[in-house]
Amino acid sequence: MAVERTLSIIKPDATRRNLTGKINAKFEEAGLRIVAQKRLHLSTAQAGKFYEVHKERPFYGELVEFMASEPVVVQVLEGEGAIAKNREVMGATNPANADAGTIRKEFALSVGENSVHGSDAPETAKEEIAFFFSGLELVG
Ligand code: DAT
Ligand code: MG
Repeated sequence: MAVERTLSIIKPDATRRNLTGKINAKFEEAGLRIVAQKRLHLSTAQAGKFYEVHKERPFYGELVEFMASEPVVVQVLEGEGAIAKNREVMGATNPANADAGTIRKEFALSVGENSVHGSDAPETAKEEIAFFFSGLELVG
């Protein structure tokens, strides 16, 4: 399998509870390397643009407000099959359905406040990395 990069976000419910290090340990234990990382407080306009794909969904307003409520940590994870591997480590969207040992099972508060975002495919990974990081911030 090819080495890939994926975009991860540690969401406000997790940064607020000081869980960044514990979540990063999960990534590293799974063989994912954190190759770029920064802390940001998104505006509602920025959060709305990032989640534009969901704008017709009933939870869109709540999702955007939550993502802009407090700082997030955005990061690029790298590894063999990183996109799918990150989704595995994250667990299901709804923590009630997440497997034991996953980030969402251990840390998420609800389907909305579910601690992490991860890109879902190569094309979205590329777009989402470019949304947050410039070429200068991405070392080879
Ligand atoms: P994922 O984050 O697992 O890729 P998604 O892309 O379907 O899930 O949805 C994006 C986010 O929107 C998700 O992490 C939390 C929120 N969300 C999804 N379904 C929801 C629902 N039924 N109620 C409230 N928030 C929801
Ligand atoms: Mg998604």
